[in-house]
Amino acid sequence: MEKWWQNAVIYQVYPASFQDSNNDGIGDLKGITQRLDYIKKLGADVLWLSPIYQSPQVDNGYDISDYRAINPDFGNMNDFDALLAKAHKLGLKIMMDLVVNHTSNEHKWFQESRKGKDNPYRDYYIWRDGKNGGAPNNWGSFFTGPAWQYDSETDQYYLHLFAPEQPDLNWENPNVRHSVYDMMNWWADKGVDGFRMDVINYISKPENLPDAKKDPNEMYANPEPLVANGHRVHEFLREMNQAVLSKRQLISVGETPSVTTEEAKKYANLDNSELNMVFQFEHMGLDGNSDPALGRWADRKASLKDLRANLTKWQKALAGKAWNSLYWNNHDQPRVVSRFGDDKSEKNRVLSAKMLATMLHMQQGTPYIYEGEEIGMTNAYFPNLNDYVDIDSINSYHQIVDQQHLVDDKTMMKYIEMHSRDNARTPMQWDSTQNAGFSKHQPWEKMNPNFEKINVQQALDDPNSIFYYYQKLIEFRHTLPVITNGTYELVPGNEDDEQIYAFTRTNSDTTLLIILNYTDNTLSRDYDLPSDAKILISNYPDDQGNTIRPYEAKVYQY
Ligand code: ISL
Ligand code: CA
Repeated sequence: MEKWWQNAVIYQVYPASFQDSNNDGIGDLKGITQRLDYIKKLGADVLWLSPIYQSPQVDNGYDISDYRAINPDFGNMNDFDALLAKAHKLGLKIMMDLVVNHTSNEHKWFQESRKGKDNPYRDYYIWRDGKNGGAPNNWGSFFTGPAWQYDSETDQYYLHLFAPEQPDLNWENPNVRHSVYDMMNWWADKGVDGFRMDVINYISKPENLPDAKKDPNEMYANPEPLVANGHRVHEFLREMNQAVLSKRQLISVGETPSVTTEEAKKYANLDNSELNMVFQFEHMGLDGNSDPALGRWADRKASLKDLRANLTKWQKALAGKAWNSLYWNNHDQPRVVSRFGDDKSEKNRVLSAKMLATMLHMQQGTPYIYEGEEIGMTNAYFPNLNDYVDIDSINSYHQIVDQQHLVDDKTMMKYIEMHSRDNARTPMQWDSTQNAGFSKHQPWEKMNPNFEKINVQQALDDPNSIFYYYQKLIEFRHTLPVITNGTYELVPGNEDDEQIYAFTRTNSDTTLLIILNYTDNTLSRDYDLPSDAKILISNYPDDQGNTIRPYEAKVYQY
């Protein structure tokens, strides 16, 4: 009954920042191939590659101009084939990033589409006449500014939910859909093992594209409530499932912002009619700003009560029905140890990184580890806007500070230090040599200055490192079925505890009791433990029973 991907662990690689093999400052495919043994040593089963396709890199590869070609900065198709072959030899699967809500404006479909209203590719994108001398509706782009770009060539506007260089594909057009399925089959024929689908729940837009609700502080309306989980999305995904996924043994993950548990049960139903699992964002929104115009730009830590309530809701709602991804980090999120943990001292960095790893890896779902998470890489805390590369951080600064004057420079820089996507994109820290062993050339994105202390070499040399702790958690997922199939319950009375998170996982022969201290205080709690309970894993060398030390994590098995 269980599927292989239900007890698999996925490791995400951001190609530009993993390993540079030719010293041009940009990570590449050969570099990844060189480091596959490291991923294997950690114990992961699947490697998720962020986009490696040909792209003008306006949004770091999430703007694709040719789905069947490799970005020359990353190498060529031979390099890709070599990566795939070596991965398979090691028993690692490769999951590709599939970005098909939009293409790059340099894609040949869009180049054709622009040319005229009767071009055969016109309907590959979403073109509309303007309204009252302006855009067709009031939607804003997720990267600031309007979601419509005027094109004088044909005197119409095209829709772009992200950058103007990322026009949205028109999924109403069956030719678009079948072009995408053909492309997916082409990669599957090459031997890739599956797809992570970028904002896949945005592909069905509402009929007539109505205005969205606008908060008074916002320059444009947030289209998300209208474009997420649109009326035809499940129909499209079932069609894709029939055309591609069901014919092969492919892993499929839907990146689905703004998805409810009810919707998730459709996307990721265990009947396999659409996708294997959702990758949802609710727990990533718990530390956002109370002002919707500021969105995630804020500087507060999520409370344990909110975090636990959210994780618990998803554990309960999907159990036995659908499947979720478990993650703290990806290429869009700040580093978890800086966000939900404590990177102020070396001791607390290590303790809290292990505590958070325990919280995640003891839940039901498929865990993801984002490069560097397994050594406790932290946010970069770059103080100047010039140090940031991400289009989203830079645009947001200008909109919020210069145009809207919602907060001052100092406050916004603090928010950016905490939430910029660049925090995830600083190069991987391999050792303490120049540029952390990532490259001999100045990297495309600045190094996190703490690489001399925090790096892979150091972690591999220390038997108590975060790396080896992750290695153990992964091994438990592979060897202890209760982690995959056990029921989840909060320990009675834990619901309102503001400092300790305690839950159990239980199947017919095993119970795990997980106790986690979210704070740096020493606390005391009583738990009923059977006499045969033994510690499975902990981030302290000994067990002090009811005394629970700063950021302590312990798992009892009985
Ligand atoms: O990162 C975010 C905030 O700026 C998210 O809202 C993000 O845009 C959203 O999760 C969708 O992300 C995905 O699609 C984007 C791309 O920029 C992200 O890197 C990708 O993960 C557009 O393709
Ligand atoms: Ca390179």
